[in-house]
Amino acid sequence: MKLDETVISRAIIETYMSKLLSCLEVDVEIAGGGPSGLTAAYYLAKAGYRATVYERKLSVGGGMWGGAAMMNEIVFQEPARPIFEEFGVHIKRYADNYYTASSVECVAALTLGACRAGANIMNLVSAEDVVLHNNRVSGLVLNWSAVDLARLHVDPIATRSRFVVDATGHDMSIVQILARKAGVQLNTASGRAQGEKPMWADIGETQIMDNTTEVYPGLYVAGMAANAVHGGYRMGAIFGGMLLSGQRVAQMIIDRLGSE
Ligand code: 48F
Repeated sequence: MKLDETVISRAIIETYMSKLLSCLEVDVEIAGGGPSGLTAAYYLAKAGYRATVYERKLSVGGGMWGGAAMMNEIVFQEPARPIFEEFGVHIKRYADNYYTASSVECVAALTLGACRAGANIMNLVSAEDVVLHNNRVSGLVLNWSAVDLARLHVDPIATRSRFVVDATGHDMSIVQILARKAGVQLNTASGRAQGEKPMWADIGETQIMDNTTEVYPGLYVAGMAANAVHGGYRMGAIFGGMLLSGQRVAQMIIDRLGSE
C-alpha cells in the first residue's frame, strides 16, 4: 500500500491535538521531567489519577543523563532500592548502602514506567506562569519552548489542575515565578524561596523528604526544587532522594485527592 504524506501529517496533528486537549484539565500537573517529576507522574498515574509532565527540553531526564561529571552512572542508597527495582532497572551493589545503575537506563526506565502507567509527557513545552485563583495555584500557563528560545512575543495557553508540582530542579522555577509575580508568603521558614545550600550529600538526602511539601495552596515541590525552596543542601550525583521525593509527593497528593 502506498504511503501518503498528508495522512502521516494528519495522524500526527489530530492525535497530538487530542492529547493536548486532554491536558487542559487534569488532576495533577508536574513541571519538569527530571527523575523526581517522572517518578511522581508514575505513582500518580498508577493510582488512577490523570497526571501530565511538562518538560521544556527535547528530552526528559533532567540532570540524570550525565551521572557525575559526564560519567553516566548514578549512585543511590538502600531506601531507594525498591523504587529502582519497581522500574526494572539493573542494579549493581557497590558497598553497603551504595548501589549504582546506568544513568541512561534509569532515564529510559522512569520514562517508560511513567508512560505505561498512563501519565502524559509533553516535551518541548515550558511552564512560564501559574494560574492563581483565590490564593490557590489552579493550573499552569504554558508555551512552546521554541517561543521562549526565540524570544517571540506570543501569548500562552492555560490549564486547570487540582495540584501542581514544581519538579524543575535547582531552578525551582514555578515557585520563583509565583513568589516574584504574586509576592505571596510561602510555607517555608522565612516565607520566601530560601535557595539551596552547598553540598552535603548525607544531610541533603535526608532533608529532601521533609522538604517535599505543599509550599503554597495547590503547589507542591519535589526533588531538588524541594531542597532549593526550603534552603536544604545539594547532594550531587546521588539520586535516591529524587525518586523517594517523587514517590512521596505523589503519595501526599493521592491522600489529598482521596480525602477531597
Ligand atoms: O534538574 P532535574 O533533573 O530535577 P530533579 O528531578 O533532579 C535533580 C537531579 O537531576 C540533580 C541532583 C540530584 O542529586 O541534584 O540535579 O529535581 O530536572 C528538572 C527538569 O525540569 C525542566 C528541566 O529542563 C529539567 O529537565 N524544567 C525546568 N524548568 C521548567 C522545566 C519549566 N519552567 N517548564 C518545564 N520544564
